[in-house]
Amino acid sequence: MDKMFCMQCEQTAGGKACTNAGACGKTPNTARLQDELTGALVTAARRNADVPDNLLLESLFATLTNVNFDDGALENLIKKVGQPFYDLYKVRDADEDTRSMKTLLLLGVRGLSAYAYHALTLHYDIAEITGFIRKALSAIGEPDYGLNELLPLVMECGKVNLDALELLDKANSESFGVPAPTTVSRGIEPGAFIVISGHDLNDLKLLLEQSAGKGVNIYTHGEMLPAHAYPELKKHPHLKGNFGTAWQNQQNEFDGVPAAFLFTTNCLMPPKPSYADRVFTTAAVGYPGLKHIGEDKDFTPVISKALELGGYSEPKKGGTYTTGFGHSAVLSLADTVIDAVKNGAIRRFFLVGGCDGAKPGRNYFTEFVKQTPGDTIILTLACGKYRFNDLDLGAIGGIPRILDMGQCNDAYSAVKVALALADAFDCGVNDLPLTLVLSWYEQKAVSILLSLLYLGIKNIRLGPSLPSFISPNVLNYLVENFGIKPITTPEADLADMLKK
Ligand code: SF4
Ligand code: SF3
Repeated sequence: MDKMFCMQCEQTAGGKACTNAGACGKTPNTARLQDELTGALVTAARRNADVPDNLLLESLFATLTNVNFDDGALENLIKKVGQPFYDLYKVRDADEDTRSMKTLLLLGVRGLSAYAYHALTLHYDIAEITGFIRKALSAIGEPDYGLNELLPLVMECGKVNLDALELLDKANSESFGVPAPTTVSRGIEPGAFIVISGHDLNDLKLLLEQSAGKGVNIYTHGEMLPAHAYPELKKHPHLKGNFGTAWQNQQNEFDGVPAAFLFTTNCLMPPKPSYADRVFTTAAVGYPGLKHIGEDKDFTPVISKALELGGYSEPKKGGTYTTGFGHSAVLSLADTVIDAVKNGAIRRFFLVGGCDGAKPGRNYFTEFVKQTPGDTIILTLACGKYRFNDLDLGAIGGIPRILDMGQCNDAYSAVKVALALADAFDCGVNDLPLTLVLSWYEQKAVSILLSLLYLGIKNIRLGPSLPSFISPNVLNYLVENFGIKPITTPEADLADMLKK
């Protein structure tokens, strides 16, 4: 018998499932506890048991890839949910297509929960979102449900996820100001510093406030890069710049660095012993042996560790990134953009976004962007942008050719811009000179893909490989109705896209 069964992310073993140990570092026992936690939530949903929204969202968030590896923390969540375990193997015994749809729904719900969790942290009303999550979990445990019942729920998951992205966009901009284009240093100044990773802007705000005047600088990492564009965050003079690149390089990039590291969400990799003493987790993130900052959000231990390590004595040089092209910034350029499209200065937009990962096939995204012609604009978001956001591709009429719209949740910005352009040109989104080239890794990307399908967006290219939980029949459905295609080579794909 398999020791574990997990197929939820793109790096799953052999492109099928992790059955002995997780390629992410997850142990069979952690995988079992995550199944039990999910199963307890399914039972709770089917019984209408009282599981508070914050517990529901934190529990689902803890099962995302690269979030929680701590068995004690998972056991604690299972205890708090307090419901018997609905055996997910019953889902695995179902026919291939039902299993595929239920998995798609569960993974979509996991991604959605992460976004709703951030909105809840900022005290926004997520009742409708959690209502849907309970309905979807209950459906996953429904033995008689087949494709006819599950397909509408999968589409509804896309809709509700879009609602969650919209709510989070509102929550972030009302709490931290409207993001504006910002140049971010990649150099490191001498002295003590903390590197903060993940997506939670509120954790960054609290850390900035608690560390002010203490002689510690703060640097963002990974998906935290777009934080520099928010006025209420960038006003802090000790928010200095960005450290490192995308998540999968952390074991090399953190090694030997005299700083403290704080993970607020995914993507955490098993830390090497050489730097594990300086890594901290908070919220749904956990790893055995790492210090966890609890609900009181007292970051004193992180600040003390950074001061103890002292940072570098000499400055480390680095280039810059530019971020902060959210929907407000891009739409403020709308007239210029529309004129440029009309007079042929802009031939096509590419949205090249999504998650990064370790596979060599992901070079596709770097090569693709490098090969895009000079009369095209690249919109990007999420951590996949580290594949190309250091490239200088110039500008068209003052508009930079690469526009970083933000974190994965800022897919909402891309949708808003696309809908506004469609409105301006009096056409549908699918008629715009716009192609989506998406890279996926974990479950947030699944929920965003469902939102794009809900919007009826067609001909999305997906890579570096297609999800292993999609059965041949479900894939056929996606191909026939939405024209989803796997990526091939940058040359062939670009030639095909530019024909249109
Ligand atoms: Fe494997 Fe991904 Fe599951 Fe980790 S999250 S065990 S890598 S499928
Ligand atoms: Fe990246 Fe993990 Fe998906 Fe928010 S941080 S996009 S992979």
